[in-house]
Amino acid sequence: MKKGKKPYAPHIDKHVVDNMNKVMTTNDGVPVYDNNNTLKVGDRGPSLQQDQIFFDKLMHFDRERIPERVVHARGSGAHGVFEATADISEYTSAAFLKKGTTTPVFARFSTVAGFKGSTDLARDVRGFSVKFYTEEGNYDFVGNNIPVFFIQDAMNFPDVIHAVKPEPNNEIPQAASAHDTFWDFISLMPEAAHMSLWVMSDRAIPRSLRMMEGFGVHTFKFLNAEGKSTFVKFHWKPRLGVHSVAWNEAQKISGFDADFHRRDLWEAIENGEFPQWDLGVQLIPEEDEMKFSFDILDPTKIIPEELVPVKIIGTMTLNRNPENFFAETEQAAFDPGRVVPGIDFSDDPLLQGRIFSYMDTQNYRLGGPNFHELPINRPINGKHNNQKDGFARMDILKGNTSYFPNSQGNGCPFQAMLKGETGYQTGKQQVDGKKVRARSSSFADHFTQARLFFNSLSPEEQNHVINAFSFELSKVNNEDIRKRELAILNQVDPTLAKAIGKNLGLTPMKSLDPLTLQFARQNHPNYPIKPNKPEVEKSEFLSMKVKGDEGNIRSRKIAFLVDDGVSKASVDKMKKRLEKDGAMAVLISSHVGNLKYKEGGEEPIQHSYLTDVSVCFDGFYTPDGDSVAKLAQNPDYLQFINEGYRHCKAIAFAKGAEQLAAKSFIEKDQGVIFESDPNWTDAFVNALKKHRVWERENPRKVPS
Ligand code: HDE
Repeated sequence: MKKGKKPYAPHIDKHVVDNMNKVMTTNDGVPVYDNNNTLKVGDRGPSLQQDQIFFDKLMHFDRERIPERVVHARGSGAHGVFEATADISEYTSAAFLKKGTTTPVFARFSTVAGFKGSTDLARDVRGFSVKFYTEEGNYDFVGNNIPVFFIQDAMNFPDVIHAVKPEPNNEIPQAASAHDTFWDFISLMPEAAHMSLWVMSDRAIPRSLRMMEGFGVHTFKFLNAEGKSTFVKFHWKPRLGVHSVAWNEAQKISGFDADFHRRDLWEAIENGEFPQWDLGVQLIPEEDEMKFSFDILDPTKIIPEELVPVKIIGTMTLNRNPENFFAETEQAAFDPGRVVPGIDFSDDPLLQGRIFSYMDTQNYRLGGPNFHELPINRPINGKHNNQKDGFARMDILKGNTSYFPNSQGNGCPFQAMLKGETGYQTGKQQVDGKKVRARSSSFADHFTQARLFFNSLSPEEQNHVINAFSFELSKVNNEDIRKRELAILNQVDPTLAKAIGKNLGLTPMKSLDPLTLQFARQNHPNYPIKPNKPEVEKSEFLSMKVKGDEGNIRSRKIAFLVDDGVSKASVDKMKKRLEKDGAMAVLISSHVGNLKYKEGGEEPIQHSYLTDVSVCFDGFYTPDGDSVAKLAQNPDYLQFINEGYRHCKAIAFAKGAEQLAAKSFIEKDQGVIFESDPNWTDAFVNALKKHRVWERENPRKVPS
């Protein structure tokens, strides 16, 4: 991959404004002579009301803020391209999915609960949105990094969000689910059990936005040229693998660098390390709709990849940062209702509700119905219809007709069918039934897949889930809520509930709390209903643990812990080896400015023990040199390597620095590499590829 800016989608590019070598003007283009002083009577006198230059500036400033997204307010975006790589014309007529087609995209990743300025490292679901600017109009993929959702019906959405957001009386806590109202709600909604396990797993604290999966969550439909539908689930698989930080790290990163994920995405793209995801689909013939032990319309369920394998159909590469955060990332309006010919909705009742909500929220958030005309939201193929006027209308419609049918405007814009074009069509579907407000009994099994998820995790990942539940429920003040949630978890897996109960000083109840039952019976009067036998009890696709030699270290940040007098040869040797595999060496010293090498010569560095912390790096290397004696006396250095060791990261020492390990808590294992080890630089790379040395966790020896 090459460095350098890639062109935008041309329809966006033409709106980019460059102020270079331009005179400053008012909003009307009048040159501004003095941008420092208001108009006054004498230089010490009162200001004048006729200062139109000042009013022009302040009027705009006073209106700079727009409402933030009600959920997913905190996010980061980037431009890129999608290339379709497989022939799936048998299933869909979507033009952008035709093999070999490339389509410009804009992607935005987000947390859900926190406000716009909240930390990136909150324990939370991550939004995963992609706007495809296709030749047949915009297609918005608006998914998450977790494949299931808390609730089954859109009616409950405002409630789950009100429960997780800061509590309404004191607006505490920010960007956190560890509080009473969230767990009050969850402990009354057994349907949230599966999702709550995902959110308490490490999936909810990604190492990088570039290292997480994306899921469409709902089952959608593909529609082929003959009008035949196939159910489809979408998956994005990151080329860098799926990785997370530890919860203890997440909390510290939130303090040291609340923009950790945003910075990581931005820097990777600036450095030409373009993140890539493969788009995969699970295809389910219409005839197989009822074939599974669960309902494919239920958004609290996955379709295990063992049952329906994921077929890769294309690749997304993000290759350009926005020029302007507000104009692009903030004004981007995603909407799962924006689909193109060849893609259709299923009857998932959560999805159906979303089709209304997003357009509605954009109308409010972006100040009216013309948000489609903002450069970031414009379709690449142009829009032509009779909708007109409204706040901030930008298009200037030609002619005197804005109605249909018309003869005066030559009948234009015409309906696709008039010219034999297909346009957007919905799949034909037989629908028959009584009008009811009800929940299908096929949605009533809330625990089987939660158990599947837990069973599929490695012992370390299971421990993290136990710790996360224990952390969150410890922050809950009301013991009834804790007991109710434990009773739900006991239905998922008694060992899980027991382990959490131990941390809470509680013994889990054997059956659901009467209040939980009462709520469940509002949807299913005979709850609990005997679940169907699941097809699989474990899925190898759910654990994030790196398998075999599939890991890679591209764009990983390795801290080189140095000080003046460090050996350049010792630095360069490891740097060269790491860079061969695409990792990045970051020199950290006792001061920023120029680092003095033992061999003579200097190098400018930007990181010091004062500004940087261990939790923001993936691995550690201490080179040889006169620096070693200084580091031995430096408590910040020791903190760096102790903390790195605690968080199970790979740590390497050059020969002369090996003695430093003895001054720390570090004990030799396969992730602690000495220069005296055989093939030590390769051994370090291999340890980094594993992401963590999980065995170190049990038992943990470092107090940091
Ligand atoms: Fe959203 N959601 N959501 N959601 N959602 C919004 O739209 C909503 C749901 C998701 O990067 C809002 O533009 C309802 C599931 C993402 O800009 C809002 C329901 C999934 C984003 C909204 C859901 C998502 C949003 C707020 C239940 C994963 C950020 C601002 C029926 C498949 C998009 C906005 C971006 C944003 C409503 C459930 C993903 C209010 C009513 C399930 C990634 O319209």
